[in-house]
Amino acid sequence: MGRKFGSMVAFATVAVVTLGVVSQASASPTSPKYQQKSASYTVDGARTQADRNRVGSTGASIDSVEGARLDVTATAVEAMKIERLGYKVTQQRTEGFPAADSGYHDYTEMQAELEKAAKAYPKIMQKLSLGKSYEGRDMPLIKISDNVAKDENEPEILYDAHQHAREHLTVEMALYLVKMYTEGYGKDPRITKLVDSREIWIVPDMNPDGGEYDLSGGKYHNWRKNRQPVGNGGVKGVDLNRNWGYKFACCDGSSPVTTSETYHGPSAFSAPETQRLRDFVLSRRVNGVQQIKASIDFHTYSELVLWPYGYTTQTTAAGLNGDQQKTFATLGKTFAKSNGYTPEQSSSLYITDGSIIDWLWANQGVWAFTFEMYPTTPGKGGFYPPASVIDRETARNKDASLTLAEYADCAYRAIKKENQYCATSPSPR
Ligand code: CXA
Ligand code: CA
Ligand code: CA
Ligand code: ZN
Repeated sequence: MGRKFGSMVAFATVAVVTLGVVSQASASPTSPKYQQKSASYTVDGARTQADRNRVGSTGASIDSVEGARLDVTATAVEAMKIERLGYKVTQQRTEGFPAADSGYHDYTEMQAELEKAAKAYPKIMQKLSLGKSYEGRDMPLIKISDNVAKDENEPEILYDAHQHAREHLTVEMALYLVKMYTEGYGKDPRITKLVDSREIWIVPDMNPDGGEYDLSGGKYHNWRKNRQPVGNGGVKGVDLNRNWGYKFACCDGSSPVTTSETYHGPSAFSAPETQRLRDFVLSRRVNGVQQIKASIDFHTYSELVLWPYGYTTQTTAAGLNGDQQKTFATLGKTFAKSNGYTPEQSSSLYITDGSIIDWLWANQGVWAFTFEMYPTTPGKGGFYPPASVIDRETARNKDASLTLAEYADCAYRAIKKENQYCATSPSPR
């Protein structure tokens, strides 16, 4: 197991928060502060219509009924009244980042930010959807290009973030890319040229359920996986970056144990979230030619640029020949020069099987990289660096992100073999 999992503790906590806050509010129930702010609660033990009427009479709105369980929207005072009627009340809504880290975007804030950008730049940006996560959250998909509503014959690039729940800085990275490409269009010639000549796909949140769970209850849970029930229902979650379908579970680079941090799931693509991105990527094949040519999958932390394969320490293997390996390494080193990360084949870190980059490369011929962002050590914040580093650490990947997009027409140019490999079709593998 990699060094970062060594100190993991087990999590068996539930996502709901008990009502300490509400009892506190009762100290001054008439204070407007407590009356105004609504939150979502689960009410248990409300079996009958009479029960529901009693709950409703507090002023709370009943949003859904499932057996004896109600979902309600209520102020703290209303929630307290429901509790006093004898029902079990638990606060449902996540509370977002702790105040000190409010510079980060939780799921709702991320969605708002994306909506805002799509409204501001309708000619070059679309906010689409990949579908839904296990718990039913929408997984936004951003497209940025000139003539954005058209599928043009332009090399396509994919940036995805947040496969791992606690790696919140990667969502900020995706939001940075959205801002960079939209606000830079027509101003920065390098960006303008790319938006005009590429189709850029951004998936800012591969794991919205895990991400929200990680923030629930006003503290970090150090959660990595998604929130799918596994095994006999106890500990939840599949490691999304071990659930991809190339050499799935082949090589001890993931775990068959459901409670493990790197549990690969019962089968490849068992997680709805990996299915969603897989299906999108497969949908980008036109006449059998994958349109997505290059990608970056953002993670934290360690400050690394990684490329395939992860399942083997061999530098070349099935589907990865010497020129391809050289292209990966050359591009990787170029990125590392600009962001100061360490470049290496992903298996040099540790063996992984079922990672996104192995699948993207082996199955679809996408020049696929993983960036492990800031910091290098737990001492600098580990998975939870302060919000004060967001601007610096996202901008740090500007050049590398643009360079990847520039090479999407022919990655072999990195090793000066564009004439040999890209004369007929652009950027073949
Ligand atoms: C990684 C990423 C992509 C391919 C192989 C390895 C590293 C990543 C992981 O283990 O999935 N590290 S991380 N972000 O700490 O989980
Ligand atoms: Ca276009
Ligand atoms: Ca296209
Ligand atoms: Zn990760």
